[in-house]
Amino acid sequence: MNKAGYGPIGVYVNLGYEPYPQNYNPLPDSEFDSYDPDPGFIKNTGLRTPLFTGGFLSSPLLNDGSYSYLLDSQDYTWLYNTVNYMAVAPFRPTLYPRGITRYSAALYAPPPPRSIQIVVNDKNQPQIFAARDEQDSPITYYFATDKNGNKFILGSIDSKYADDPSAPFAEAVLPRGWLKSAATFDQDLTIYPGYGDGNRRIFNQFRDNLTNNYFQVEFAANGRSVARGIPGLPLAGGNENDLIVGSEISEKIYGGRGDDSLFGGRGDDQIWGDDGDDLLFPGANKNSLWGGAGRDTFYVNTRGTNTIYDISTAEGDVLRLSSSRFAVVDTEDGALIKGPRLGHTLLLGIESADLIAGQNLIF
Ligand SMILES: [Ca+2]
Ligand SMILES: [Ca+2]
Ligand SMILES: [Ca+2]
Repeated sequence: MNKAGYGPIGVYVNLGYEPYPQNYNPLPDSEFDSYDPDPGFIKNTGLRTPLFTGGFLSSPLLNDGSYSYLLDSQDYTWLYNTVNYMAVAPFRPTLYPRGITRYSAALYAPPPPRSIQIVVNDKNQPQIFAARDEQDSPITYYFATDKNGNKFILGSIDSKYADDPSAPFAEAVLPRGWLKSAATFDQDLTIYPGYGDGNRRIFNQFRDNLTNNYFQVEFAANGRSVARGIPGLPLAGGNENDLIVGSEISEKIYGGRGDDSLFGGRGDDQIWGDDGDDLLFPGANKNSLWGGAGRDTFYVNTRGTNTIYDISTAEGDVLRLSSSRFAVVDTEDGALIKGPRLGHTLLLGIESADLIAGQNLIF
């Protein structure tokens, strides 16, 4: 982590899956309270009860069925199960000692009333919320929705409330403008992380205290992600068709599956369309673009500097220029398109001869 307490936080759990690693030796639950983690690690709460079921299909960024484990100095093995970025929002520094940032605040204490701890979590774990309990009675689930329409389901709670999730939900003091609701399901609900390139599997989550943990189930129609405006937190869509509207800061934008429309706005943005036929709209600064699989369209209509890493004429990717005043220059790295109103766009691995006006180059 950097000085501000910002950085990826890896999470390890005392679980394992076949094939088990050599000398597999998870910490027994009974030893958790007295366990002293190695330097650089802190104990997460062991008091969270999930309201869903579902195993981990891989460790972060690995193929399904591939897991990595850590061996600690006491010879316990730990499954690497998630990696996340966290921040408290809204962040009010006056509530914290000097030097605590919105990032370190997420590790310092539970979020104060009217703030939440936003967690952008890479976790390969489909989660099943059962419609009915063992007595065949419908189970009530609890939801929080922000003012843009990002909707989250309460997915875990303090174990002491395991019989009544309505109690910790009622106690949650959410940011202004958020709404609470409750519902039952006709059939089980399975939620999936946003599937992206490189085995990326992103859940947008938040907590309103140490143990209430919510997972995003619906995405804002206006494109405003819950992490919008927080430097260093990616804006991640789901597996449906998403609109994601970046802000003036530099950010990573992940479309996930589906046909997504992704706007970078200002700042130096990295935009991944991922699977699906995506529309990528970089802003006026320095941008890095990946369409991913599918027939993607890259819109160049500003004076920005863009690098497109995976434009593929074979996939039917298209570059749309808003001005017909441009030149295409072949460079060592690929075709460079430049124009007075278009800035510079480098198409890595492509030659100018590959670009056919009216087909994959439209202006
Ligand atoms: Ca999507
Ligand atoms: Ca931006
Ligand atoms: Ca795509």
